[in-house]
Amino acid sequence: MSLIQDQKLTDIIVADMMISSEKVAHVQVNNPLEHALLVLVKSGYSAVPVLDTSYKLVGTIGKTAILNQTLGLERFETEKLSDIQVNKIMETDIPVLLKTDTFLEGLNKVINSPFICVADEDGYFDGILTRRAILKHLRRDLYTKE
Ligand code: 4BW
Repeated sequence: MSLIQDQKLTDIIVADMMISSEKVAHVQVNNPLEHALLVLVKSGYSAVPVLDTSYKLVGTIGKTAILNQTLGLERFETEKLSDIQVNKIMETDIPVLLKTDTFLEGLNKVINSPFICVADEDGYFDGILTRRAILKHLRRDLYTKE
């Protein structure tokens, strides 16, 4: 049995539950939207973090926001995607967690977002906390209380 399975929810911190940065699909702030859409479609995710060239977290970007840019009167004008950079449409007003934040702080934040980015005090990207990870820990806690 792993140590985390013995932990109470109140003892668990974000670092115990997050997907670490090297396993997270991301795009860079200066990428064209064409590249960002490719990453999103290939990875299968609806949205991913946006990082700058020094791997600091700057926002998130999703498929819907990208496709909205291509909406023409009669068709998707996909040729526009190579002329627009990620920084023009990314979401920058995003909640962020620290690795040392508690389970409850994570739970409160994933209520409104399917994932929350985790960064250190200097803004360097550490990973993401997903709704799935929070739900798995809650389920385990409920079962062990039966
Ligand atoms: O490729 C996938 N593998 C697995 N195992 N599950 C997936 C995959 N794609 C989607 N899912 C499932 C997960 O349960 O669908 C949910 C919604 O996916 P999303 O939001 O709308 O693409 C997934 O829920 P989740 O694991 O709680 O993840 C929540 C959100 O976190 C995802 C996506 O935007 C982001 N995300 C998750 N893992 C990621 C990631 N972004 C980048 N890299 C990763 N490794």
